[in-house]
Amino acid sequence: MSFRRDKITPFSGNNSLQCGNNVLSLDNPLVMGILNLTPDSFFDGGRYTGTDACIARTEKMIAEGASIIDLGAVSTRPGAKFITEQEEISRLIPVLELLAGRFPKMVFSVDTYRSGVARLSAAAGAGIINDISGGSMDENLIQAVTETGLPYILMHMQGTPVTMQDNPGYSDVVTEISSYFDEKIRVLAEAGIKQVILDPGFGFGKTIEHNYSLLNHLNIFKKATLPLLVGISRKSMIYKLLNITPEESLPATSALHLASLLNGADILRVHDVKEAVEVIKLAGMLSKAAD
Ligand code: YH5
Repeated sequence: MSFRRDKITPFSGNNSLQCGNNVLSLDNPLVMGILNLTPDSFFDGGRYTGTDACIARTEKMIAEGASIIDLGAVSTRPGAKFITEQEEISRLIPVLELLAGRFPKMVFSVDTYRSGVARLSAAAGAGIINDISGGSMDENLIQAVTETGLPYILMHMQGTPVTMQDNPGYSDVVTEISSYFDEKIRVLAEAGIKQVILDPGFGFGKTIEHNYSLLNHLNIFKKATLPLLVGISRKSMIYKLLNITPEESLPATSALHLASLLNGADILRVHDVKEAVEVIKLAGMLSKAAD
């Protein structure tokens, strides 16, 4: 096992993101807490659809140290029920408006690939657009993000959510995704989007082996000071490998979060904020001891 510790630069960044009215410092790794508004999500599905439950869950994640809350109303699981743009909007926008009004200092990201949803989200107080499709599912998404002026999470996905796990294939997964980022960063810059967060898209058109290659070579994606996001919390790359359930996957998620941080992750997208904050503290102490 080799964690390229010589090249690790966590906690050394000096950059920040302007997320609407709020600024996010990236001097230390941040936690993005997941708030699922989908009735069929794999882990906490259907538990946070009520307004009061959304407020309570958000309050808890903030108290535990989350810097970003990621709201998603569309399930990207293969086999998940298709929902229309109108359904996505009616599930998402009222909750976002409520939460952004109630927690004005908090940054809310919106997990959407639709331009209409991105525009309405920005107007409702979103601070980041989180697009799992890299702009491939809606030709107007990039233009919409440009107009919002918000930071954009560029995630790599092979295929579409419906077909992506059928037979994922790469000649070299790390090289291909690295080239994908280079090209997209150029396109985004041309469109006027300079605040870009890179995300290799764990589980999105990848085998277990692909996912672990990406995690081991995460450092290669540290491009031109752009922040790196890792979303591995309770995913199948953990629970299928260990032959356990998503519910049993928190300890192993923490183990891989440490690996992610040692390899340069700046933002962890997680279900369990408290435990992710603990791992960040441990990684920070380790990195200080290396100075
Ligand atoms: C991500 O990685 N993932 S939604 C399947 C699971 C567990 C969790 C079968 N949105 C990402 O969380 N946005 C999602 O077990 C994301 N990066 C970014 N930027 C899928 C998810 C999950 C799926």
